[in-house]
Amino acid sequence: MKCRKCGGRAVLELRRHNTAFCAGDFLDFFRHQTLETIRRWKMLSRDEPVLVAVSGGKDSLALWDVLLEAGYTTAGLYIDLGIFDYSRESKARCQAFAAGRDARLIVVSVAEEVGAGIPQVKDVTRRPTCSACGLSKRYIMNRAALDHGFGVVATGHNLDDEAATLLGSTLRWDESSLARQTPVLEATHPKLVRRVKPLFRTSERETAAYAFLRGIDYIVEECPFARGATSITHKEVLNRLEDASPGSKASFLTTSLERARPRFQAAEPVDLRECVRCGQTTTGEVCAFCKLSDQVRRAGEAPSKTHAARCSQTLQT
Ligand code: Q46
Ligand code: ZN
Repeated sequence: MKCRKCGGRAVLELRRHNTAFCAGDFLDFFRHQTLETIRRWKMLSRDEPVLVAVSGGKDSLALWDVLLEAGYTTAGLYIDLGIFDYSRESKARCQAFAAGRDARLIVVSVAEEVGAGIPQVKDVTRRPTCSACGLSKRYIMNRAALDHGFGVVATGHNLDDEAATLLGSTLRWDESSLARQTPVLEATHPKLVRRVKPLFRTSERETAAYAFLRGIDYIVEECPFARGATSITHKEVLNRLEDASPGSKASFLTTSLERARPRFQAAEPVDLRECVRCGQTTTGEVCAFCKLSDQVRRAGEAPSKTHAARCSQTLQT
């Protein structure tokens, strides 16, 4: 198999694009695809600092690498979920990545914010683990961006992640999820920052190849709570469709964004206000994160010093 660009030996075939690349030309292709997505979807401007949410996995570190190489002003945000060895090892990968590139890494711990790490939160709430974890990550991402003066957060969600989420929401006809899923979630309130997903057109296989060829040391193990998740089944089903018909995943996602999402969005107007406790956005009186922290506190875990301090500040002002 030959590289489509230079005729040298190809290391990766991309059936979806009906092409193959050698290592150097694949890296160029990957960077170009990411930067072109950023440009076409107006995700980032050159003079705007961007906070990159990094998990220690291949996708987020590959994204941070591309943005650094392209000259964007960035900082990494690592959210320590307190999930045993998985969190220790993924944090070490992020710290080594940042140190090797002289880049700034902000670390925020869920245990300090909520009063307990995700495994303990799972034990004291009735929420599924990934739901409590996802809620905490979204809250902390937004809060950290505001605290550190960033107007935009970039995440490493790839095509496989996004297509699997879309399939899950479609199977349940979850209208509010279908309305919310987009590569650019605009800041619709002064207390919200923009969230962008520059890798949403890039497959997991491509980000793994990029990270490998760039020598990025990422954590290969999945989070222990990912085992048995329905999103994995959805990914497997989509992989079978992709095998039979290359391009299916991308077409499922992009046609949904173009044709279906605007309709769901119009049907689901969201009225945001500030949480009376912490000042972050919510649709009710008290935000879901404050309620989660309350549940942890009631269950006898150590109260969150950081969050409690913020809440009392908000109440006094
Ligand atoms: S949501 Fe669930 Fe992930 Fe959180 S608990 Fe682990 S698997 S890390 S993307
Ligand atoms: Zn709140």
